[in-house]
Amino acid sequence: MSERNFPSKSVRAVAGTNIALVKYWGKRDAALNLPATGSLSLTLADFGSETTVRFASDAAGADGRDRVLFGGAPAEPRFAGRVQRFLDLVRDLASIELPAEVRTTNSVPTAAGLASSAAGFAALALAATRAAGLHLSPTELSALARRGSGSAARSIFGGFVEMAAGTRADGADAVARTIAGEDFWDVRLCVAITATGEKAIGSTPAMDLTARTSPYYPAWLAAVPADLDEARAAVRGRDLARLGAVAERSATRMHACALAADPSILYWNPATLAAIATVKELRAGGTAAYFTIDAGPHLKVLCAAADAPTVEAALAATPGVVRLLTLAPGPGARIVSEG
Ligand code: 2P0
Repeated sequence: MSERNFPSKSVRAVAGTNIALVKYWGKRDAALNLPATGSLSLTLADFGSETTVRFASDAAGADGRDRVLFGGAPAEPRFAGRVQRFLDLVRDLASIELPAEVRTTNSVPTAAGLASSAAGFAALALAATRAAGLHLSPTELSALARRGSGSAARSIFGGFVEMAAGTRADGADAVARTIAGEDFWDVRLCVAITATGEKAIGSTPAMDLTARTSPYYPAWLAAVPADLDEARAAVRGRDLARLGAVAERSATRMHACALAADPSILYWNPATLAAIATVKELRAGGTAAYFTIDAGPHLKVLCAAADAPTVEAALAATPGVVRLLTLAPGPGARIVSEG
């Protein structure tokens, strides 16, 4: 298509973040961002990213490149570079060369182990492809979003989502799918934020260091398929104790594996341990609550919706917990306006 005739339009998309219950930690191909194992997650309502994209000859910034705004201000160069490289993939797919303007706002605390990149790249994949005139299927969008961030492939879909490691070299089968929709099971994730500020080491370099230096990495990889089978069956049976047990073991094994890297990767702080103790006390007292921990110090506690107030109160009373959020299952990435 001649770019003079390109029908420039502004497309806004939203996506919720997701929390993995069976973790992704390690890649089989860094260039295509292919995960070494599958993972299983819950996409969340309300906390996510909203991204607006427009491709047009006047969209570039003063440097001639894509203009990337984050929260209304120019994005820091590392983030802008990641977005620009992702837009290059979309331009290749659409056979266009136009620059883009991207406006992103996040309702997830950025880079604090709450998977803001998952929601961000899922919303960007949807908004950018549609603005470029493409109509990709959710599966195709998932493969594309994965190039931005592995966990973003899961946020294309709502509810309980399983991401496949895939076996193909081109990554076309390293995609996610919903295994149970957002209305299937009324659970909550209570997030206990135990620190402010950015995490010590980002997921991508931490995974790479773990894969290269942790003697436990092969054992970690070997354990994931059985955890996926168990978690999938637990979701389908709405069996919270079963899902909670596999979620805790997946998270603690991921962290044990990272802890054994050289140099060691430690994401936890004293409040992380205190919050783990709180979850165990809740269970001892008869409340079904189970934790998971991502690449950061915060605890995400899975429970039935009816138990969320009890879980919140116990976490709020835990020393070092600075803020609480309670998140419900939510839908996949979607367009909110176009034109
Ligand atoms: C997960 N995490 O399954 C795991 C558990 C963090 C801990 O997916 O390198 O930011 O961009 O593909 O998606 C975070 O990793 O990593 C993540 P890249 P991403 O949620």
